[in-house]
Amino acid sequence: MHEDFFERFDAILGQSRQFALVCHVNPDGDAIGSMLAMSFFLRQKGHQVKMVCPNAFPGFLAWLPGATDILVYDRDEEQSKIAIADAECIILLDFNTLSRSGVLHNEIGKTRCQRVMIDHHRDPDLDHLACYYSDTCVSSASEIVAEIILHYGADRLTQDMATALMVGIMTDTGCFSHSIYHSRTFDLCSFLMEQSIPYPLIHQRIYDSFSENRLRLLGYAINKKMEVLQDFAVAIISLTKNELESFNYQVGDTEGIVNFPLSIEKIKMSVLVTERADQIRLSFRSKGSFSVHELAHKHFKGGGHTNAAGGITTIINMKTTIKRLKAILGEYDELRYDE
Ligand SMILES: [Mn+2]
Repeated sequence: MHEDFFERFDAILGQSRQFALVCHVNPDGDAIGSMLAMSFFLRQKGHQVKMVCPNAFPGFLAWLPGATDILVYDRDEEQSKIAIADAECIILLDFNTLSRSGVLHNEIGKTRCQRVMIDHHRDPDLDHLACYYSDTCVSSASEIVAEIILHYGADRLTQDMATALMVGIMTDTGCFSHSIYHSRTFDLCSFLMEQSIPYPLIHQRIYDSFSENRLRLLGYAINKKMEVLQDFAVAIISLTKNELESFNYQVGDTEGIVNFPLSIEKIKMSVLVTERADQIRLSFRSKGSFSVHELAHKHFKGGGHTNAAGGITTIINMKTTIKRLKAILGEYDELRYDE
């Protein structure tokens, strides 16, 4: 499958000069990291590259080399539209279906150029693509971009690419705690380290960059808002718009909160429910074999991976959403708690 990808991707690199790289809504470290590394690679090969995000990315990624080049559709609609309309090839990074690109969906839909998907989510929509590298058994889209760059020669890997890719792999694995399926992930990290990237500094910039408000929000979420269910190995944290605002919420501030309940021994699934402007967002994490992808896909118009997934509901009511979530748990015997 991947030989086929390289054959087609080679042909695209031969024909197209102007690329647009796009990612999913609420971009994370992997979306931004994979996009930046791919942009460096394409520019190194002499191509023109524009990067477009549907909405803002977290501030803890802003220091990444090249991050200021990324167009944010929310902030710069005109330039974002031009970047997509003018592209001779669009590369979709870290998402599996056009609807995940939010407001970019329409703009991409209007284009007639070739599209390439580089992704690691389940159930990708492949019909509209010229070629794809879709693999659910890797840690991240960044891992795939690392494979692609190395395919063209280890000497192509630069320090900026390695930094971006390390951030992508690090953040999508919860700092190497999950979504690691093979030793290859560490082999690739070793290649990245060979570019003399400052690993402790990268870690510090990603994980030790909280505002005081963000840490207090985390403390509040765990201490006051975490509900550990009696009959299920499940914990739920909910945060309303008002609560988020009272901690002066900034994009990215709820990132990682959902992971903490999993550190309780008995917990197999953790859910963070947050109230946003026009929807309620659910973030799922699990330990072991329970697939939060299936649950999010079936009930919350979402999905992702076995141990990490997201979803939404347009029931604009926190209480109703949580009631519904609890009712759904009854379907899953694996989540029952029996001592
Ligand atoms: Mn990812």
